[in-house]
Amino acid sequence: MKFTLPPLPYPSSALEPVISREALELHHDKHHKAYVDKLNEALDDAGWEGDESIEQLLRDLNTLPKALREDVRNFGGGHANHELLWETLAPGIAKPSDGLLAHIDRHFGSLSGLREQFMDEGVALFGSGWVFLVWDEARSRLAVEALPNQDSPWSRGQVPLLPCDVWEHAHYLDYRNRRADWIRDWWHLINWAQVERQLERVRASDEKTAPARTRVTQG
Ligand code: MN3
Repeated sequence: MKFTLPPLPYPSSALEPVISREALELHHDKHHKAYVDKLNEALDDAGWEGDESIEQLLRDLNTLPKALREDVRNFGGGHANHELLWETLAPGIAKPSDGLLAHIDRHFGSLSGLREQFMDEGVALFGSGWVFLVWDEARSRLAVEALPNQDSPWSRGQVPLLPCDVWEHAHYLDYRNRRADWIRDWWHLINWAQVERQLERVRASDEKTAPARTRVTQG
């Protein structure tokens, strides 16, 4: 299966001034594209003929041939993480719905509690990586996880819902080395409606596949 670079769901100037047109085009057209190209190249080289989605490949990372595993981890992770990043950004300041807020309050105390976790994890992460809001299947709960490089929550039994890119390439043009300022302003671009759609999808499939599991009932 050939993976393709998805177009941005908004004009490349739509996220200014937090993300300048130049920074967004570079990030999407060059960085994200490089992950897609290298992923396809690795799959070609390995003679891989499966038609798995990128999420399936990442979830089953440890069962892939050893020669392919590291490339799918890095380039496949890079593709999936960026695809979700673009989807969960939107111009203008949005707020979570009351339903989503109820989930957030239950797991993080409040919306600002969640924001603080993103900030703390993002600032503390050494080197390049991501901070994610995830749905943790095993614990049936929302969680914030910092992962290095292009590692994906899918490979850890978690469903990524909201990613914050803390690689320098995400903020260097607009924020130089000020990672904390980048995370602070990224927060105002979150497309909460998209985050909520992802969460509802996960919870719906959870209900179907694991009816006996202890689960969150509120909200
Ligand atoms: Mn990036």
